[in-house]
Amino acid sequence: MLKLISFKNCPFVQRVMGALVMKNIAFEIEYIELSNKPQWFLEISPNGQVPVLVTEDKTVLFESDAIVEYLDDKYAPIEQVSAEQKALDRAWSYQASKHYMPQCGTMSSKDQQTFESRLANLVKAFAKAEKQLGDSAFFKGDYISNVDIAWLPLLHRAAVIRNRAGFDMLSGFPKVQKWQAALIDSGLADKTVPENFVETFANFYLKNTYLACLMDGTQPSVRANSCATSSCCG
Ligand SMILES: N[C@@H](CCC(=O)N[C@@H](CS)C(=O)NCC(=O)O)C(=O)O
Repeated sequence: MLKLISFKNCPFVQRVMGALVMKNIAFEIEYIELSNKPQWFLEISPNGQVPVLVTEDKTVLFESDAIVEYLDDKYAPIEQVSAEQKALDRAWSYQASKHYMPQCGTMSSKDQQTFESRLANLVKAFAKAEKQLGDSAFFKGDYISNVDIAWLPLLHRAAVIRNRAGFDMLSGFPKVQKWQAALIDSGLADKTVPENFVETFANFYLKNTYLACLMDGTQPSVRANSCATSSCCG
């Protein structure tokens, strides 16, 4: 059986899980702590990052883009598309995945100024999607495609922050909000994160951050520091 090596808060892992779930591929999952990476993980992972997918023939795959493409090549793709459409789907997926870390950095911001400047960069992604979205429930129609799966981590995290902290990073983007609701209602979000995701996530992003201050009206005890790095979700 396929094995996915994961970290609970990782958006790249959630995207890969989305592809596995949508294709009904059986897999087992092992969570590791990025703050204390096990030796066996360091030995098999070329870049020391999750997700890592160990295939049926024990090949160790890394980099979420490559893993998602592998799943399409090896197992039935969600839909058959032309080469041109495939290129467009990859491009729109990349518009999401390149913002995973900026979203982590935005949520980790310690003060208003840092939060707002990071958010201004992040919302450029939502503005592009808003312009592209039509009237259908999902990005390309009434079905969940690879593009929706790529955007799922961004939209799911935005929903958790809205529900917990009362801040909507999708404010001003009604089509993206509708798309977010359709994705959450589809049940895919819950199927692609661990059971205690909201708690783990809130413990990380809603403690001693600017968003935490918005929730309880206090000042953070730590001032801004650069957090737009991989440690933001670890
Ligand atoms: N480009 C990688 C990024 C993966 C990534 O940044 N993973 C983070 C967790 S969300 C990680 O493993 N960080 C630990 C580290 O960089 O040491 C991919 O697409 O798989």
